[in-house]
Amino acid sequence: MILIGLGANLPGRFGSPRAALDAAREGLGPLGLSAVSSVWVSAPVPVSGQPWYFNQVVRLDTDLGSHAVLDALLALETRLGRLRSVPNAPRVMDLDLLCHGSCVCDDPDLTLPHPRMHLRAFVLFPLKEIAPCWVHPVSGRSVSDLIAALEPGQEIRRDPS
Ligand code: PH2
Ligand code: MG
Ligand code: MG
Repeated sequence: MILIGLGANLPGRFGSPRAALDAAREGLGPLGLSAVSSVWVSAPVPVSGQPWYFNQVVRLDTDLGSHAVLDALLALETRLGRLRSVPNAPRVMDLDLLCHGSCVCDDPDLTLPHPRMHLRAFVLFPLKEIAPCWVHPVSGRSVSDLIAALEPGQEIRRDPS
């Protein structure tokens, strides 16, 4: 199972961050988009004065390998207007390859599974909606177990709109 985390907290060429999520899902269609979580709004992690994020997790069904998926995500980020500055800077679109089946990878350009996904409510809550049986490929912990173990205080809710 290939899971992608989407995150946006700045307006861009598609309008609001929520509109950018719509554009990103459209761009992911040719990559075999096969499941889509709700949109969640979440406070920035780490806590800062940045705008809140709009987050979503989607599933791809494709035969592409992990590096090919990564390249496609980076190209789509650029098409959506992503500019890179410092880590954790606000962004018009972030597309993170969270996991590629049970693939474990520690290349300079790609770590799988994503090294912080198990610590982030804005990844795990939407992930659980579309992949409730998912198990972390390294720790073997279920998504429900990881949610139960989250540090308290990460503010997140389903986007009502
Ligand atoms: N992405 C980050 C850093 N912090 N916080 C929230 N709430 N949502 C994100 O998508 C996010 C973040 C780095 O990619
Ligand atoms: Mg990210
Ligand atoms: Mg990223």
